[in-house]
Amino acid sequence: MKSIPLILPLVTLPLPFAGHAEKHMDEKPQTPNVIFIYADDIGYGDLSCNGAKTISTPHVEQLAAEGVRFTNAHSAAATSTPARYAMLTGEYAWRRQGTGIADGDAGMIIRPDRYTLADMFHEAGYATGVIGKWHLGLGDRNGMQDWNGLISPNPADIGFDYSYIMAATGDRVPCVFVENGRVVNLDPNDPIYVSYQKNFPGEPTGKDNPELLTMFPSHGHNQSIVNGISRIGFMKGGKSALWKDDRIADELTARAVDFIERHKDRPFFLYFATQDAHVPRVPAARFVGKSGMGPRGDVLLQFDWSVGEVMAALKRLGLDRNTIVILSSDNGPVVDDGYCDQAVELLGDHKPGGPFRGGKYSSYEAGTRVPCILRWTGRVEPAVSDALVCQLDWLASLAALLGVELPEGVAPDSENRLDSWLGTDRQGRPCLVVQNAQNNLSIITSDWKYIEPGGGSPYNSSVNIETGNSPDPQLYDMRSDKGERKNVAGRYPAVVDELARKLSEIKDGRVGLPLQE
Ligand code: NG6
Ligand code: CA
Repeated sequence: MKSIPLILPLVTLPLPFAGHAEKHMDEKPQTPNVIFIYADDIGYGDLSCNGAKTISTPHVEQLAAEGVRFTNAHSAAATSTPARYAMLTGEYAWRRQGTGIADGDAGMIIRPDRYTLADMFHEAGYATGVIGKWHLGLGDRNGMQDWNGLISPNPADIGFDYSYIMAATGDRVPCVFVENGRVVNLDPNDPIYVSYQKNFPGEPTGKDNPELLTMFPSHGHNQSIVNGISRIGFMKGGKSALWKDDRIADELTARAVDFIERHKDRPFFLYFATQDAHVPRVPAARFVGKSGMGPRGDVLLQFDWSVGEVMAALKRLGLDRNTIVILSSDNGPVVDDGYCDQAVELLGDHKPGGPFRGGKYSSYEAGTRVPCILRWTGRVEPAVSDALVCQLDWLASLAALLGVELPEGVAPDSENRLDSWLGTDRQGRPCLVVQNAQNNLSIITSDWKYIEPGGGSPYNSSVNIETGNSPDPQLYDMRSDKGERKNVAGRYPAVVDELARKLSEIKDGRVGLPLQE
């Protein structure tokens, strides 16, 4: 795939497009804006561009029709915090303690001295912003944040000029937005207190006061009640600052559009991390009942709306062609993730994970094989690519695009796979390591998937997902068995040995150091 057909005239430049390309190598390096639209828990099969017939997501479909749609793109982990950690640092999260699903009062997991994707954009002269779900901790130490003052460190300390974030997740306290390290709309006479240890005296909880609930937990999620929904963790006060769940998408999307408008005259990088389709799923009134699948389907429509708003803003501002838009998700899908929101009852024939086995939390493909589209009109030809790609590589690949030389030793697992991202290479990585919720690792190549033996239950009954955990080695032939139905480890012991050896080399850091091409 890499070789250029001989019939091409010699003047053809090896740029990532055919036909109507405008830019040539001798022009000064470009500084396209870059926007990540990073969904939460949206599965491969949740979007109509990936074949879903049960739901229509037309704005994402258009993005896919205009860009490269990847069929074998992965997040680095099957849950949010490690996937985001890896994406922003270019380092596999399993190399570091404390990168599992973070509490809402976790201290900042990516420490200020770390080099991040945002730092890389800074170096290239970009304005940088993060809007939406953060889930990478804030402040210096767990539980020690001053929610009523400046929370420090915050995303500004790892390269983001602007941040407007939810500290953790929609289902974790504190249920407030934090703008540049300060809680938004906080009344100093009604300070906020947060604990993940114990409740504050006199405060109701979902466990003890179910009469106050408008949405009931199915498992967990029975602590402090905010807007009639009980959450994970305890909080008190800050009434004027509490978000309205049915306004989160509107609020975050408006902030994203505002960021784009404010930076229209200089290169910018925007990491727009939606809350959709994470629990609790509370769509804006205009989406309620529109999918026929209950709130989970409705927030998929809401996500699609957010994508449409961002694209409309780019067009309106004339930034449409000079902006790379990358859409993906932090991990695979889950149907019941802890609230009785009818997602299971109304699922019908919908397959959130598409043809893949497992789901969020899992070692099986649906855990990390996520929707992924890259659109760069004028530079990247629309295509469908089966290349094996990972979000971990955005850092090194975009650095290569922008001509940023990464400092020695940073982003150790991030590979420059720019050609794959721009659609000219259809092979992608030779191999990739992904982790499930129990930190059991798998190694994937274009042909095989090996899941290392590991502890933990094979099935998570709360969420009804096969975890992939097994005391036995598992090998799947990805050429003929994408659904990972038949474990062929017994049949191909040499392949098992080879992949186990490779995995242990990567674990030891003997390979996996920067592969700058
Ligand atoms: C789990 C939560 C789940 C979700 C997940 C994190 C329970 C019972 N389940 O522990 O609801 O919040 O953590 O999701 O508490 S993630 O997409 O942010 O990784
Ligand atoms: Ca997630």
